[in-house]
Amino acid sequence: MRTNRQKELAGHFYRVMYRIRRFEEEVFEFYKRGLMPGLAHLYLGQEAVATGACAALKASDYIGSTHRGHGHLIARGADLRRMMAEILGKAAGYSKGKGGSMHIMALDRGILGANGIVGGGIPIAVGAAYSSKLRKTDTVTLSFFGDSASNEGVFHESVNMAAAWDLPVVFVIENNLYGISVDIRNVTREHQLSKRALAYGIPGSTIDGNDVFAVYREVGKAVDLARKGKGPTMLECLTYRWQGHHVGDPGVYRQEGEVAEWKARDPIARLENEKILQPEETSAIRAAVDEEIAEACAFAEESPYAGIEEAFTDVFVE
Ligand SMILES: Cc1ncc(C[n+]2csc(CCOP(=O)(O)OP(=O)(O)O)c2C)c(N)n1
Ligand SMILES: [Mg+2]
Repeated sequence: MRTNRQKELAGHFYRVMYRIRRFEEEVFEFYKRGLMPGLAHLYLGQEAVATGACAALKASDYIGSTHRGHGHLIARGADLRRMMAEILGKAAGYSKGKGGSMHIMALDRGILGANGIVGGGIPIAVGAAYSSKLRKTDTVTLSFFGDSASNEGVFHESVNMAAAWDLPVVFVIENNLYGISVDIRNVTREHQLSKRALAYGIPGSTIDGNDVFAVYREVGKAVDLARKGKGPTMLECLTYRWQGHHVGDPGVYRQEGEVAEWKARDPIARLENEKILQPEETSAIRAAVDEEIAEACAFAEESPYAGIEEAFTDVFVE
């Protein structure tokens, strides 16, 4: 028997994962049409991680993101119109088009920002958690980062500090097996990255990052511990990016078989196969999301760029 709660969650997960999928497909289209300045790192294939993880948070919590941040923001409920406008460099964007894909942020949703510096979001998340502890709020910060970021020195320093001070932060490693063209298994001897938690005396585990319910459950437990003052947890979510590193990368360093194998583990199809939702329910969700995305794209495309005077605002804080 399916409980009502399970059904409600499945509907939410399906909507958010499909929203991320469609948003990213449209970002790719904008890039191909030459309407997007710079590059974007797509979250296609990884939708279950952001969706399950953010569903375990309260509205007052924070998230730290990466260069592959669109999915994190969408899962956190950021405005699709303002996001797409930001990615196209338009004035209606979250940062008036000055941040673009890689510096997209929404402080009103507790989103501390995407980050072009690999691993750069980790100490920012730890800082936010430290602030929660000092201010004695019950706020938790969730820090998303990739497998390769966990080979950066700042990862180790940040996790150590958070562990030593029992800070309310959850470290979510999105292990999609690659850092640009480098297979993480070629540059680490221990391939189970969550084992690094042991070195810092915090709990760590590896989960199927394409199983949205599993991500939700495990992140939920870690968030509870953090909220109770029991310190950080490290969760490694095994997943895969379907596209190249960014929209301009054909990803030729990967075997075709590997990509196909992971596409067969599509997190959205997987949720459909669990049959918690009826086919008419999933198609109604898809139709509603398709409309939202079309609106966001039209809004962004029709929006004006900021005037030249904007180049001199928001540069310094007085
Ligand atoms: C400090 C730093 N080193 C190197 C780079 C170049 N770079 C950009 S993304 C990336 C790989 C990141 O891989 P991972 O952390 O696994 O995240 P993923 O791209 O797989 O989501 C690298 C090396 C950078 N932006 N910042
Ligand atoms: Mg990676």
